[in-house]
Amino acid sequence: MRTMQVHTYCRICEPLCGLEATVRDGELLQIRPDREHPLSKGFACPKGIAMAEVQNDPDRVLHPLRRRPDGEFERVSWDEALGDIARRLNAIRREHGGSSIGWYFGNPATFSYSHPLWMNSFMAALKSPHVYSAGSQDVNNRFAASALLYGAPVLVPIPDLKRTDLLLMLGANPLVSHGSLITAPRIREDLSAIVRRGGRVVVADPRRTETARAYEHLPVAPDGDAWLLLSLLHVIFAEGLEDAAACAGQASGTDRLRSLAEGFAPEDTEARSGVPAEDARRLARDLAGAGRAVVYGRTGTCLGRHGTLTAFLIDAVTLVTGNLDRPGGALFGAAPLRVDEILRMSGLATYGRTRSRVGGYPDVLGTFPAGVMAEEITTPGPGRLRALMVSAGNPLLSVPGETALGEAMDELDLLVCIDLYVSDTGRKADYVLPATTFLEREDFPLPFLQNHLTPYVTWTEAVVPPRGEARQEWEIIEGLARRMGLGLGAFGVQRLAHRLGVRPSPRFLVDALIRTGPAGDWYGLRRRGLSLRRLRKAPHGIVLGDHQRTGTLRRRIVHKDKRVHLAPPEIVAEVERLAAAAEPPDGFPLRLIGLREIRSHNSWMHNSPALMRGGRAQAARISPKDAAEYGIADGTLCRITSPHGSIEIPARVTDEMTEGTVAVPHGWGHRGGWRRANEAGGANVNVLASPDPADLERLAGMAWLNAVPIRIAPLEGAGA
Ligand SMILES: Nc1nc2c(c(=O)[nH]1)N[C@H]1C(S)=C(S)[C@@H](COP(=O)(O)OP(=O)(O)OC[C@H]3O[C@@H](n4cnc5c(=O)[nH]c(N)nc54)[C@H](O)[C@@H]3O)O[C@H]1N2
Ligand SMILES: Nc1nc2c(c(=O)[nH]1)N[C@H]1C(S)=C(S)[C@@H](COP(=O)(O)OP(=O)(O)OC[C@H]3O[C@@H](n4cnc5c(=O)[nH]c(N)nc54)[C@H](O)[C@@H]3O)O[C@H]1N2
Ligand code: SF4
Ligand SMILES: [Mo]
Repeated sequence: MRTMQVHTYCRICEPLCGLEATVRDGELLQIRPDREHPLSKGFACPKGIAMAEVQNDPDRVLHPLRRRPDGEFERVSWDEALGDIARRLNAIRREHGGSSIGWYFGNPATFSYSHPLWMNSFMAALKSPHVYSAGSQDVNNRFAASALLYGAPVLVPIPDLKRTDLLLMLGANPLVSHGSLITAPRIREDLSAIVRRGGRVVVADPRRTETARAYEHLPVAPDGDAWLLLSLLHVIFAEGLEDAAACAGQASGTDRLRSLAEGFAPEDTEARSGVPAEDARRLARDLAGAGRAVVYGRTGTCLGRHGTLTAFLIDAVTLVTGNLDRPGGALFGAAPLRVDEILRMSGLATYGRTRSRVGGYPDVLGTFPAGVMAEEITTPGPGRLRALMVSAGNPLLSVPGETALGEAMDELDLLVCIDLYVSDTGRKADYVLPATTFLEREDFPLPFLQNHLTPYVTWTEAVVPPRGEARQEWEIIEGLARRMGLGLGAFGVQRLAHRLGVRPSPRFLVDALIRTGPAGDWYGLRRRGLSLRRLRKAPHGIVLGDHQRTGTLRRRIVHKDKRVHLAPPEIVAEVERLAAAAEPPDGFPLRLIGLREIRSHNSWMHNSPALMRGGRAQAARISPKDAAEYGIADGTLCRITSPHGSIEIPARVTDEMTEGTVAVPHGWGHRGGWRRANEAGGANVNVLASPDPADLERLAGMAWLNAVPIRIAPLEGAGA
């Protein structure tokens, strides 16, 4: 028996913390934080440690499963599974065309370098527009905003936490989420260091979150951010506080933005933003007056009704105060591999190139909003969705409107899930195919390289061999494509690989991209340059510099005039729509928002004993005043009702909630093949969200999951 310590990095969330795995005879015994990782330096959260329990979970799917006529799953061989799926997909393709086959890839997919590339190639080979992802529940508005601002959807600035004096953070809770759209494994220290330097961290959130409690809390109304940000611009322009040189040097449309903001004086917006006018005025002056300031927003600003506008305004405030592409402001991260360039050259960096059949929504990075999937399945006509592949996703629990999507899925000719478990979505599938965990695959943090606060690159080999018959997604996709007679080389990054003359396995592909990238070794021409070989010799990764560079904006902008567009027509129209936004319907006096918990990860870590210790259960956070008004005590079982559905969960009365707002975590209410998760109870909060495609956000098709109108009442006979 040989016990080894193997170093790798975590791929559950964005800090990508260094991990040390103890492995004996190909079996994972334990995970610990990697003390030698130059960025995470011995930090890992409970989820990363608990990944060992996911790895060895007896409920994992380890062999291909096929649904029998009696509804139960039976084990089949890979050959049978892939052969039958390929045959059925080809039959659907012959009868209805490739555009009747769709793919939904979930959040963990983006943490694999190979999975999205092969998935995209597969869908391109089918010539199908039906590509969906967790992005429309997460971040697509941010990409749409960048497309409008910079002409480049994947050019997303990161806040320079290491050098800023004032951080305005909207709708993010990094002390729990560990940071998103920024890779900074010790983000708590980065934030505290701002205060220690004499700076400030202002957290705009309807809930006094863990992060808000640690710094300055600015309570805001759910979905009030666009109002607040327009008021900040209003004050900055009205008082002549803008950085005129920055506006003249970096932007076009400043005057138009100024006139757009004119109608949003803080006194007029305070009822919508939830921020008293005096506070908004002071904040605007502070942002303009700080030497180095930056505005950052995350999911709390993405899942309302004005997500693209809000993301746009976040960068607009940063630019107008002279902080875009400046130290201590917002930075455009570079990577040893030009990720934005590669995506652009592969034809993946698109926004609005095509429109969805249902709802007419623009594509974001080649994906349509998952909120139209149900109607894409049920709406007759050419291009109707008849077969759906789901990889690393659990859309039944993550997309608005479980009932509509669940019923639509029953109408599919074929549903295949590639997952670690029989998820709640997998329960409905014709096939569940076993995927490897991240510990069972080699990897490279391709989409996150540009988001590193400290420039960094790493590569990892698999830590353990796949359990059972689990396979990597790209291998599954290639096996399927081969059986379907589809060529995967005809597209995107793989085409690039062909041009470079390499065999397009993911590993060869990435090596070629690294070696020919800005930091590459050019196959020996540059002696100290990077290659996969060199990365493999650095098990804790390589730090490439102290800070991301500034002064790169002109080079990175794709707009022909090389300027940030501050008033594109889409945004002008959104501001008008905002001003005309209707009041919510009567009978739903409260607003529902989301909540992330330190020991949950979306819908998929509720089967880990360590994370579920202490009888954890889902609860609705409500303010003491609202609780008293509706006759609710701590622990009372309640019914929460929206115009679209209702759920029953216990209440937790807490003064961290602002009045009028109720917070419920998503990803609970399991009915899959994960026994402990099923037993944990709870409800799928997204049954309260609107399943109507018309209710998606216009510019990015973002799901409306925050600021959902609700009412709450104790269940009859329910005591405290
Ligand atoms: N109300 C509300 N809803 C939300 C949100 C919210 O804030 N509020 N947040 C949204 C956000 S930001 C996101 S990202 C989405 C997530 O939504 P999804 O991505 O649809 O779902 P997840 O819960 O992440 O489920 C991931 C699935 O992948 C499986 N899995 C894990 N690792 C792997 C792997 O390596 N390979 C494969 N093949 N499978 C794997 C898991 O078992 C699980 O079934 O949820 C969204 N939904
Ligand atoms: N422990 C843990 N970590 C995670 C995840 C997890 O499930 N668990 N999920 C991962 C994923 S997929 C993602 S995308 C990231 C997300 O990372 P974050 O966005 O930092 O995560 P959240 O905790 O959802 O923070 C959103 C905050 O927005 C607030 N909010 C809600 N509505 C509004 C609003 O209208 N305006 C404002 N200003 N605030 C609002 C909420 O109260 C909440 O505090 O986290 C990742 N990390
Ligand atoms: S914060 Fe936790 S889950 Fe996220 S990367 Fe680090 S160890 Fe993994
Ligand atoms: Mo996410």
